[in-house]
Amino acid sequence: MKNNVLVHALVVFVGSAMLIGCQTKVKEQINFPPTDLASADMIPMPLEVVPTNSAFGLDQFTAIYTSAEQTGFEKVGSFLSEKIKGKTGLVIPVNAADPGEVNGVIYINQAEGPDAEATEAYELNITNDSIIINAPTAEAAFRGIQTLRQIIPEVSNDTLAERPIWPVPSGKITDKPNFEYRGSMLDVARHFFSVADVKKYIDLLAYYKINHLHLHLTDDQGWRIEIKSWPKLTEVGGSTEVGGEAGGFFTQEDYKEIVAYAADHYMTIVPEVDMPGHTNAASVSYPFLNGNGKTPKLYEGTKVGFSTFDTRKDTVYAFIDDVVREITEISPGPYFHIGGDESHVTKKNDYIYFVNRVEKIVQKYGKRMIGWDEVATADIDSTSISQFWASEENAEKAIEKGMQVILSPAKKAYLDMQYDTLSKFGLHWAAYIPVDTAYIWTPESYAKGIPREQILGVEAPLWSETISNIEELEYLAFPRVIGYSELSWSTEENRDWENYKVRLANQAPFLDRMNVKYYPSPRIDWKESKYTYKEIMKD
Ligand code: TNX
Repeated sequence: MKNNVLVHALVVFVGSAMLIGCQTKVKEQINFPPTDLASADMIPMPLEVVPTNSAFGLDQFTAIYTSAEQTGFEKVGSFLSEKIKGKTGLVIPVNAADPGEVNGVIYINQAEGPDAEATEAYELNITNDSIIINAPTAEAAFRGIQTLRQIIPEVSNDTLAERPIWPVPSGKITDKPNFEYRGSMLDVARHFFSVADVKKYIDLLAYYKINHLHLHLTDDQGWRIEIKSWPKLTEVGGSTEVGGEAGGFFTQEDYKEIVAYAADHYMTIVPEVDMPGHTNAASVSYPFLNGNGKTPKLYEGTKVGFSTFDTRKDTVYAFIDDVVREITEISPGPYFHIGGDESHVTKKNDYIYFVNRVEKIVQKYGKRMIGWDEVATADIDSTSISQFWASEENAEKAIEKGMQVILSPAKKAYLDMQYDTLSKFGLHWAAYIPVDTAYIWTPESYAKGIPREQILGVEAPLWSETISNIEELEYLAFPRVIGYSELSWSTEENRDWENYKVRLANQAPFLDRMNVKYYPSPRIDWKESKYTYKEIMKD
C-alpha cells in the first residue's frame, strides 16, 4: 500500500520533531520475551494475522497521533486513549503539540484500504516503536482500535522494567467483516431497561465490533417510547411491565441520547414498533386501535398472539404514520422495524393488507422496512428485510421476493433461551442453548433456502420476559453474544470452537473489570474469573 510509506515517513517525522522540540530521549531497547500475535485473545478473529514475535512497549512515553480532526479520526484517538487509561492507568496524549518525552507512537491514519467496498476494513501494523492503524473511514479505525484494546495485556507486566509497561504483541493484522449487519436486540417492552443499562450494553457490544442494536420498543406489556402526538401511549401503555412492576419509557430526549451514544460507538439503533399483533399496550392507551373485539386492559403476563390492531380503519394508519414519523425523525439509521410476528388473531388477508400499507409509510419516511419473517407472506418490496427467527418457509418466500435476510434462528441465536435445565433465567421453547451450541453453527449455510448473497447479517435477540435488571440481562447475553460477534464478523475458515473457547476464557478479566455478571459456563475454563459457576447457581 503506497500510503504505508507516507505514514512511516510521517511517524518518523512527528516522532523526531517531538524529540528535537522536547527533551531528547533515546529509545530504550527492552527485550520482551517472544510474543505471538496469532494467539492473542482477539474476538472476533481478524481475517489475517501475521505475527512478528516481538512487542511494542506501551507506557507513559507513548503518544497517539491521528489524521485531521474533521475526519472523525481524532475522536477515535481520544476514545482509544480513554480506554487505555481505564485498562492500564496510563495517560496517553492525543495529537499533542508538546507531549513531553515520547518514544513510541500510535498513529491512526486515514488511508484507502485494499477493498474500496469495505468501509469497515482496517490494517493494524505493530512494530517495536510504532502502532499504525490504516483505515479508510473513522468507522473502520474504530473497529481497528477495538482489536488493539484486546491485545493490550490485561495486567501490567512490570517485572520487565522499573516502570510499568504493557507489551503489545507485534505483527500485522488485515481485517474486514464477513457480514455488514452484526446485531443484538434488546426487548425493553416486557421489562423496561434504563438509558444507563442500554449504554452499558452498547459499550460491551462495541468492544466485539457489533454494529447494530435493535430496540424492541413496544409490545403487549408496555409502550416504551414517547410519541408526542399520542401521549397516552407512554402515560398509560408504559405504566407497567411483566410481573406488574412500574414499567417506564424513554422520552424522546432519552432515545436521542441512546442514538448519539450508539453513534459514538459506530453503532446504529434499529427501532421496532411491533404490529399489528403485540399491540395490547397501544390499544389500552387508545382503544380505537383495537381489533380483537375485547375491551383491552393492561397486561402483565407473558402470553403472545392475543392482540391485534384493527387493520381496516384509516385512523389506525394515521396513528401509525405519526408514530413512524416521530421515531424516524430521531433515528438517523437506515432501518425501521415493524415487528409483524405472531399476529395470531389477525386474519391472513388483513395481515397482508396491513403489512403492505405500513411498508409504504416506512418508505415515505425514507427508511428500509425490517420485519420478523412472517412479513414475507405479504406483497412486499425487495428492498425490505426479513428477520428469520422460526420459519424456513417464510425465509424462502423472502428469498423469492429478492429480499435480504437477517439471521436470528431461535434455536441457535436467541439470547433468552436457557443455557440448560439449571439456568436461573430464560425460556426454552426453542431449545436449551449452551455456550458451545450458540457458537457451533454456520450462518452461511444454516437454512438451505437462504443463499450467502442474500444474508445481510446475524442478530441475537434478547427477549426480556424473565429478566428485569442489568445483572439478569448480562447473565443471558454473556458470554453467548460474544460468540455471535465472531459468527458475524469472522469468515467461516477463521471460526473454530476449540480455538474460540480459549480466547473466550481469556475474556474473563475484561468482563470482570467491566463488572459484567456473565454466566460462568462450566464448559469454559475461565481465566481467573471473579465468579465461579457454583456461586452463580446458588444466589
Ligand atoms: C417469540 S421471536 C417472540 C417474542 C417472545 C419470544 C420469547 C418473535 C418474533 N416473537 O414475542 O418474546 O418468542 O422467546
